[in-house]
Amino acid sequence: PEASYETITAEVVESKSVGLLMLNRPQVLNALSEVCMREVVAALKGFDALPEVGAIVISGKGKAFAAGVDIKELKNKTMVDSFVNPVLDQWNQVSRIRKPLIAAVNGYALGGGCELAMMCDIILVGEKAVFGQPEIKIGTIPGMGGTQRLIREVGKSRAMEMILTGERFMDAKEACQRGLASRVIEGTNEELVAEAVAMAKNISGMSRPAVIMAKAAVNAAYESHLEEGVKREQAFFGATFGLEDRSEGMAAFFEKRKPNFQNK
Ligand code: CO8
Repeated sequence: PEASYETITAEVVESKSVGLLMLNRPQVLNALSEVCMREVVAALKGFDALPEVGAIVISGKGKAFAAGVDIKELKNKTMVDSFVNPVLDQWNQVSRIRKPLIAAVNGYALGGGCELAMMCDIILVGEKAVFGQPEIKIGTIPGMGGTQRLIREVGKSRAMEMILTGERFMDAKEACQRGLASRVIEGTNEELVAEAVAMAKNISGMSRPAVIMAKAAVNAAYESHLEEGVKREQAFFGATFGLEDRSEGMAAFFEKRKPNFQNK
């Protein structure tokens, strides 16, 4: 994952426990090009495969998280491409990463940028965060899950308003009130990323299999209906009792000490 990339930076930090991915095309507000998509997916898969890494932070350099898919490239696409050569489909792979993804958003998260943030498991925002789905204004619609995910995050009326008008962007405060983001971190971009990294480090200290099961169980609710989700949760819950980490965690609680998880 630490290979040299053209459109992102990817490094392992905090004694290798956290993967940190920064979108790095600030001159075009981190517009998501095809190269960028391939690099993001490759870096995330690399982090997912590294045993030391327990959680991943995604953020953007400069004043945007990402102002959407790169319209320069999108402009030349045809309908035929979208069926025969759907390269942009690779973005879906972001939601298949097993380790927790934390988006640190300060500035524009528009179109594909908003959708990328919503593919993450936790969104932390800086005071300047702005979410929007302006695709309709350029004659298209969200194509990376926006129509499906935004409605779950902010409700139908507000999602429709954003998607059908392409306007009425959502600021940091509203994003938190509606549950799209979990909290606002005041201060600079660096402070926001530092907070996200601290959270990732904390998660990385937990039992790795328990974290992966917890994420998969929560996603069962997010991706399927209640009954199936509850069944999946029960199966995973039962499975944690096969972990030494579970015995250790519960023993440590009664011995009033920090648990020493083996699988992290
Ligand atoms: N793509 C390419 N370049 C961009 C993009 C973009 N999405 N956004 C900004 N840029 C470039 C600008 O062209 C400009 O370049 P230059 O300096 O060479 O003129 C530079 O970034 C700075 O931008 P602005 O000067 O416009 O900065 P402002 O602060 O004035 O405005 C805005 C910021 C409001 C964010 C404005 O840049 C904007 O409206 N950007 C486009 C937002 C947008 O429409 N996003 C949606 C894109 S479509 C999309 O994401 C489709 C997803 C579905 C994909 C399907 C996959 C399967």
